[in-house]
Amino acid sequence: MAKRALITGITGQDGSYLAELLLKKGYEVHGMVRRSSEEKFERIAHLQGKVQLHQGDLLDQFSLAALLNLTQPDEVYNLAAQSFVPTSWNQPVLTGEFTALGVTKMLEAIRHTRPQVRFYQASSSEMFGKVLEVPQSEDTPFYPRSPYGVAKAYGHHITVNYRESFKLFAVSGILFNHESPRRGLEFVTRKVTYNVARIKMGLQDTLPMGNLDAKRDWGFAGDYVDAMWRMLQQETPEDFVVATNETHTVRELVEIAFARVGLDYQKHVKIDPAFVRPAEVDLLIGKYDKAREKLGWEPTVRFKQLVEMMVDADLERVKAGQR
Ligand code: NAP
Ligand code: F7E
Repeated sequence: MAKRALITGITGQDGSYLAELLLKKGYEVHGMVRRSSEEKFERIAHLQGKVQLHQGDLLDQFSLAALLNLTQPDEVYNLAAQSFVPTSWNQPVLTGEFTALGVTKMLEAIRHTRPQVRFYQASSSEMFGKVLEVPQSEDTPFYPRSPYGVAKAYGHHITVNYRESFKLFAVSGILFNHESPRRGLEFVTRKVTYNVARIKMGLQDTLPMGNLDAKRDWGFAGDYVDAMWRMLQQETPEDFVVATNETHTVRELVEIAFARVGLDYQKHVKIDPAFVRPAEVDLLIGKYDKAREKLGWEPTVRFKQLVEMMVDADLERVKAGQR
């Protein structure tokens, strides 16, 4: 019989890639979606009829338990969250409700309705924040720098705690930044590649940016969802860092993106304090040796290739009059 998976956050960047991967592997895929006045499921439009969507919300404990009873999953991937760091300063309580307590709600629902489930929690390199070690591994202590990072650290620890307290098969993937042409427009990679495409097409001239000196370890989302799946196929539940072990500045990102369309970023990028954060995460670089050794996982897309892939995709979209 086909394995069944339930994905929260299926309408997000990672949810769409994970749903594709699991369908290819022959899974029956169920996704939890929030009701809104207008359905915006662009990222999974091509999967219509292949995935089964159900209404639910991380804020509503009973909707989670009901969904587990209805779909009887073997694996649950908890990807839903308020995931944009700047919003977490404007809506810190909501971020805590979704991104921190939402994890406990899901774990409680699993414990009471389907304890045999294998559970994946989407932890984040933002938990390392003001880093206490370079590069960061599974053993590096956390020092989060935003309400989002703090909420993710809670989600991480409660997942470990439920594994140790109730013997659930619950794992956390500590994923570093991962991007794709499906990335939300407000995140820095997509903001840059989309605006570069618009500037190239003569639709605007300037790109307002925040801190160009921040360094990130950027990988490709398609690779990272594969690591999520591998974590749930292990004999014993353990946590893993997933990264590329390369770090680059936002300035390098901007430089490569503009160069891809034959432009000089210095003529178009303007620093706007509105995009500078109250507290910054200056340097992230992940050590993924454990994932390589135990999961047999390696990133397949490197930084320059990733940025150029995103610029090319955005050029096509802008030429076609799409977002
Ligand atoms: P994303 O594109 O922002 O998607 C977030 C998803 O969560 C969307 O499907 C959203 O639904 C859903 N959601 C938000 N609040 C919800 C709620 N209260 N109830 C139900 N669903 C809710 O994020 P992503 O980049 O795919 O990331 C997936 C997960 O990995 C997130 O937990 C993120 O924090 C974490 N993460 C991401 C990265 C990264 O670099 N991408 C790195 C580490 C960890 P709507 O479509 O209705 O808004
Ligand atoms: O910022 C700098 C900004 O918003 C990256 C989320 O997926 O990854 C993501 O969090 C860097 C920061 O991602 C702009 O200050 C400069 O240093 O793309 P971002 P993030 O905050 O690293 C982690 C792993 C997650 O878990 C999160 O969910 O870029 N930056 N200028 C800018 N950032 C933005 N957004 N916009 C700018 O104009």
